Amino acid sequence: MVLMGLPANVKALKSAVRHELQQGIVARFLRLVPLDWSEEGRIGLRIEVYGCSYWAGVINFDGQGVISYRFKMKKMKIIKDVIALRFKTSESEGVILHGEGQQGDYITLELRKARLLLQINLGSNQYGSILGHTSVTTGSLLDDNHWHSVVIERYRRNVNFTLDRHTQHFRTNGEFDHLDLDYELSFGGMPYSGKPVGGGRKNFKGCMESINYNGDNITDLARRKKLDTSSFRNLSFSCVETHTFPVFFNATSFLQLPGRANHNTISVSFQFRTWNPDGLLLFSNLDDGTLEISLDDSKVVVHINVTTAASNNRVDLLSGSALNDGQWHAIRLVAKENFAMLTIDGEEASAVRSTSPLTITTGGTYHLGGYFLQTLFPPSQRSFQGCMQAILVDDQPADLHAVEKGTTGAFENVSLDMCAIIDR
Ligand SMILES: [Ca+2]
Repeated sequence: MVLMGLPANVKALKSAVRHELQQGIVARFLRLVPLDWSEEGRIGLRIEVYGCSYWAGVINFDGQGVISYRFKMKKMKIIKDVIALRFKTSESEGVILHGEGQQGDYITLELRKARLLLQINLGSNQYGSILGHTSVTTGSLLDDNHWHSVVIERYRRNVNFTLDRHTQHFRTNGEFDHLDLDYELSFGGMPYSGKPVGGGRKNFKGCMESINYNGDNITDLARRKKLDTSSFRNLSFSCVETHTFPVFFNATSFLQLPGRANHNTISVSFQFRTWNPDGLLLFSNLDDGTLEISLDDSKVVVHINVTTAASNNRVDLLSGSALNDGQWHAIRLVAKENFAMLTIDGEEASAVRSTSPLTITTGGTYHLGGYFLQTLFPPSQRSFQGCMQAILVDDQPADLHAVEKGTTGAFENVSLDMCAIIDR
């Protein structure tokens, strides 16, 4: 982000005022905010922007493809490394780069729980008295679909590990100075073997830009077909936008979405991320009762209450644990005639079912993250602080663009199309 004030003309007929930026900027969009208008005459603004063509060197990783950078010599004995790249992803896990040697050295940079993990080993001895394994973590919430830059500079055992201009300095464990790698370094995943990735490590899915390895421009080499990219199904040199449209809630927010009324099935799903152990996720008045999904002591709790003249039926479901870890978690609830099921993060093991007697008639309006204060039967929790995305109510994806334009639903104090939760 660049902020600067540039004085302009005071009179429309004067010649152009020219400003040259002291430092070049790379930007897709420029936002101009006029701060002042001429006191004489009418207001107006004319601007011309000049620049140079710029090839960003972006590669879209589809979660399958891995770039293989083969060394000219089969074995490499490296005393100094400079590795730099930028990445952007909405996935919390994925291998960004990996190299290893037969004598046990390795370097792996990966996303784990939306943090960046660098593991490096310059060598251990065969007796186990020297252990070179070194592991350093930096950043958090890096699955935010914004660009982040990483630089790893190593000279012997001294490493500067920089994420978004915050540098951590550390020394690798052990007594060895050289990184001994064999054959290749792979970007976007473990070396491609045609088999599913071993060790449970996921490939990187998202975009990388300006990958630089010890003076070689990897993105440019890949574009010029100098590197093996045969594992890609579609190799694309532009970033495929994945628009998630998150919604941010503070303590006073709510989002109201329309669903289907007078229906015998409730089917809702969404993803959330938060640091708070408690909060109201979703609330709906049924035709003759209430539905409430909340976080309670960092677990998901569902209460369905149906009261008719003949009976009073209640279903309570509870699943998950430690869900306030700042990571995205997915919730799915299906409830219909004498059956209700809650699933967390799509895992079979998390599914809890109820077969209590139940007859549902949907009310057609869903409140997320909070509710109107004048609600007749208010839920037990007041509000939720965090983000939600991928919201489906009654099996229909919520049209948040329409909500933003005011043509459907309602909201108060939410931030649309951004997740403003911050690092902890
Ligand atoms: Ca070594």
